[in-house]
Amino acid sequence: MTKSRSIRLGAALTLGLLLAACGGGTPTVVAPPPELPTQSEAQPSAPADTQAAAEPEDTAAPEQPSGDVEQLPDAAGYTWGLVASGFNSPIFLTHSADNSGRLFVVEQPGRIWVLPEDGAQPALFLDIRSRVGSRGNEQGLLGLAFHPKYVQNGYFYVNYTDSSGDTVIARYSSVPGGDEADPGSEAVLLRVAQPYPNHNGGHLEFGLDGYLYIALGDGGSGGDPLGAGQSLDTHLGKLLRIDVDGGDPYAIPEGNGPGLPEIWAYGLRNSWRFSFDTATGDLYIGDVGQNAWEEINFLPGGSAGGANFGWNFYEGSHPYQGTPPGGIDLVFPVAEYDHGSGCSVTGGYVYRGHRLPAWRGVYLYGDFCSGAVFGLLQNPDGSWQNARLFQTNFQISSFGRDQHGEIFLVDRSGGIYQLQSR
Ligand SMILES: [Ca+2]
Repeated sequence: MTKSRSIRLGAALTLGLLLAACGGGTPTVVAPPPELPTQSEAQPSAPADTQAAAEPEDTAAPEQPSGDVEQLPDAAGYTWGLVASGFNSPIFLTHSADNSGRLFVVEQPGRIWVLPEDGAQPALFLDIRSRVGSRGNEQGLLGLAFHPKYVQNGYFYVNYTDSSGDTVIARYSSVPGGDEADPGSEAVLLRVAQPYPNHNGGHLEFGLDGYLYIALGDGGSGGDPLGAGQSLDTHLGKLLRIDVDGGDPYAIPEGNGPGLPEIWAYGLRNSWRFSFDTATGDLYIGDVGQNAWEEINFLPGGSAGGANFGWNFYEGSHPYQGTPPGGIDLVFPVAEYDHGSGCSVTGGYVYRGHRLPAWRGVYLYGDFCSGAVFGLLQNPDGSWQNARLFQTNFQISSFGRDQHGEIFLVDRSGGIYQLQSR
């Protein structure tokens, strides 16, 4: 039996359906979010243009922003506090980069809810369930990214599988600051045919360079039967990078990798959540393994395009199939764990908030199957500390962050949680 993600998620889907059948369709805020700093608190350290302005690129040595911790924190002093509940298969959380303090929760079947900062009940921001195909466990509305200048242009971007199972990258818009987007505003940027229901990737996020990065899995089945990971003739198994401001519907940035023009990095199996450290531009990718090894990949901020993360020559740092051609440079994971600790990695974020100084600079990630949450921290000499910090009962479908860098956890069975002091 293949241990692809779709099989593993079977139980999760069943539970999700049960919950949906039992309860109301409208999520609720459980705790008003005192955890969310007010705008006035946050402004000095998190101006609206942080993402665009922060980063001097090309830093060769690992950069440690002042205030970064040197050791992973003692997790006994912290917990994941419930913020909101009742969502139907929530799969992502993000913010709108407009200093509104709002959070946006993505439901896999195709809805996005907005949580106001004042703790009021969630409101429906967008419903595209009629366009989204979510029959397969890895299909659905999978990713959401607000334009860094959303406050001016009202643009946001989604990554979903359509009713045929193919990937659609599309732009939508709302009145900036509005709590309701226009479902008729869709402008499709890219369609990618999907040969199998699983391994659709699904994340998308703007880098500090202002370009939109898009994750696509290897197309599915098991073991990468089409050789997509190492093929430069397909968007599958890739991290793509496009310039949504430079063309119609987009332009190709200079410095992308080899092969199809959108390819920025390759050799990925099914990257399930990647993120950029907002202080350094460092890239972290959680790449789901085949049968044995779950991995976290890393590229320092300012890295050139063209990185090859090894799949399917390697699963994690372990040979999987075939022999790489001589002279090929592979980027191996900075952390991995075997299936004694879980079975499907969920990449997360580097903590850049202000409420929990002991976490500054720590990358949090987790496992969907086991509920484990791990911390990862780079030492000044470039080596890494990596440890399991929390054992939860959550189906960790994603992490999320607010505009101030506070970290949230999305439980696919319906709840949103925030990393808090006990
Ligand atoms: Ca790899």
